[in-house]
Amino acid sequence: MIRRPLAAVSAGVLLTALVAAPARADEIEQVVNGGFDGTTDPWWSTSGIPMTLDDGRACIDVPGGTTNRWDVAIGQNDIDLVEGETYRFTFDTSGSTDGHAVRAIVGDAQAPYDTYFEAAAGQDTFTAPVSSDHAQVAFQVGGGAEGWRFCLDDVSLLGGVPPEVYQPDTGPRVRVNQVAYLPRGPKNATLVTDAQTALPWQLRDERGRVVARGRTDPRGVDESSGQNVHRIDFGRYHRSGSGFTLVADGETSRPFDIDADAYDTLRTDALKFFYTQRSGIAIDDALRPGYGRPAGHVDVAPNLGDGAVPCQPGVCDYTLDVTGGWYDAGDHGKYVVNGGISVWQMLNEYERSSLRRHAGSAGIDLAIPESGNRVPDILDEARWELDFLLKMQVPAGEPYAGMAHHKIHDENWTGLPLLPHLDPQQRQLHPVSTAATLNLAATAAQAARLYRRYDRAFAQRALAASRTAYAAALAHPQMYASPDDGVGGGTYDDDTVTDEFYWAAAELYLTTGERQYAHAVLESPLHTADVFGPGAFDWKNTAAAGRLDLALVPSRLPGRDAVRRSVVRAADKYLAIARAHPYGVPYAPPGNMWDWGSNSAILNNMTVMAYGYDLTHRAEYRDGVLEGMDYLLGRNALNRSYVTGYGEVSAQNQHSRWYAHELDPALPHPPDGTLAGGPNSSIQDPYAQSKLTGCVAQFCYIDDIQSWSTNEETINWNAPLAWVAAFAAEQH
Ligand code: 9MR
Repeated sequence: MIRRPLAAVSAGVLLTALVAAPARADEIEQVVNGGFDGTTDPWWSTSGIPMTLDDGRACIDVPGGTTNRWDVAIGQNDIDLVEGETYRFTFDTSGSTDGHAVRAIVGDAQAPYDTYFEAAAGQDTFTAPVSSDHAQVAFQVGGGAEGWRFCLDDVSLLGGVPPEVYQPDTGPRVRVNQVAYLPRGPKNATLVTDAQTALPWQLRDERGRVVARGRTDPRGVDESSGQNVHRIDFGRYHRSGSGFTLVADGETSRPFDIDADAYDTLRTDALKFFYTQRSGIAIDDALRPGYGRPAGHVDVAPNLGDGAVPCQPGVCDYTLDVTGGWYDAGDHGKYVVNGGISVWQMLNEYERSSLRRHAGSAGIDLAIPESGNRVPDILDEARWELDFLLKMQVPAGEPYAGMAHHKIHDENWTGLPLLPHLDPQQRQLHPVSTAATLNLAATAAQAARLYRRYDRAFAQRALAASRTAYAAALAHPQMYASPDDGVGGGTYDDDTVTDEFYWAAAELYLTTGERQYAHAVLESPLHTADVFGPGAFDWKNTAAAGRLDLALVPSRLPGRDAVRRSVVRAADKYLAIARAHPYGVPYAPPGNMWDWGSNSAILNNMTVMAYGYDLTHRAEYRDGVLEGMDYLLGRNALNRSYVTGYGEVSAQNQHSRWYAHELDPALPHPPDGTLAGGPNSSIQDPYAQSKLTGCVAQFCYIDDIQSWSTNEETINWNAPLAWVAAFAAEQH
């Protein structure tokens, strides 16, 4: 195997965030007989598919017509791994490999068969996430229609190697919104430089003519990147056009537009994302060219399907039809709490737009099967998930009737790539939880008021389900999803549900006006607390969702003015953070520890600033939101847009089992408008650990499909992207 040379290490401010770890003492080979010298022992191959020695290589004839990669494999067991140790995995494949994918992994040889590392082009080093004496290396070659011959040689798993020094390619040091600025909006860029004093800058048009000039504003060292930076403010330039560049300190930025319609397509694409996340329905290639696929989890083999899903052993003795809904992320799981906050935000986008009586989100054509049915497309899309959420409620007559199951997903984690309809795993319902039940109560109440004019029967059914759920949660207020229930799907554990109670009560009150729910809102300790944390809200912290709706939706709630003032105060807080931030980001978590899905935290803080603008019409809030978009679209330490298809260099390898182009060129990248989770200081996945250990905040991101902790695509991240893009699209 030809190894990619290590990136040359150059001096300068860009590197201060990444420090090479010292080399370790001995490099030790873990694989026995990786060269297949005279024998294939102790290697194994899938039963019925014998391995033969051929010219010093181990070869198998791979049959056509198997389903999964792992249906045909060569491997070696009893490999030792030491947690925290770095390994280099190299090998040589040959035979008739052209056009056939080989999945080379290091993983657990026993159930649940966790994958610790999956080799991809040019990448061979990883840090073991666990210690194990029963790991394996395996080469999975099944899943193809045609038969072919696969040969393997020179397999090596070298332990004790120094972690690779990874240097991201961050391009020119002038960082801009690579998509577009609004003619009447703020226009800021960031220059990364060693210079301590102001430098001249020039704005050039498409033909290279200087159309504006000025001097930079030195901002010192930015904590979130470790870089010394200057701000460039070219907000006095108002003309539209494309192909502008900014030049400063001898560097020319990536090109960008100035365009009043800058956010029109993003507003739509960010919502179109949800159709291609749908479970239980074929994705129509005519509606999404290049993305058509069969329906997932509809009881057609090899799927075991979501039509009659049992519980985990001992949890219940019924089955539920939980078909439909959106896949949560790059996995095939469906989780009520994360579905809940995502639906809430889409419905909130719709409700804001309809209360303000501008066409906005209510009028967007999402090119979905329901388009043209006289219901706003955004409501049709949210309904796909709402119907699923309602199915997760325990039926009357069963134990815990009215509660909602926390989640439904595969019994074990599956590998990548794996299209939804090919997932062979048993699906299981997990225990009910108070948090899931209150998510159902909140969103079903919201649905009851928003769908009333389109589908009365559904609105009534939703309201009944919401009331039942709320009462069930009151009766079982402390049923928490376990932090240990994380095999085959995420845990989404949460042992504080006062916020979910507050949110659900707020939605039920706004829909019904009933005194009992007003009481619950007013009595909640959260009603007068500052509920706006480092990230305003997320699947685990939902009080702000309730507060924002109490501010938005007309009601007779006593003290509603104070509610609205509390939202403006929160907008002030995020605006102050953005102003203090050299990159203009409204996010400053404690200890500079950027959270999993930081991009969604940033967007949700922007949502609060947008509320500040709606409530006061003060332009500074609007400008804060737009500057936040600049960060997401390229004005950042990595000089990369986090939205697929937007900006000259954008995230495109988000962790997903079906947009796995990086692993199988026959599969697509995520569709345009897909947000990556973004920098995550805790880099929980082994791939990010192998590349980014020691990273500072903004640098804790890598656009690789294996980096599930920094680079996944997820419904609760695209929902805020859609919300904010819709707001930005109004600001011509
Ligand atoms: O977004 C979730 C993040 O807040 C949690 O810290 C993390 C670990 O529990 O899980 C994230 O959610 C993942 C979920 O568990 C499974 N589907 C993919 C989600 C995004 O990575």
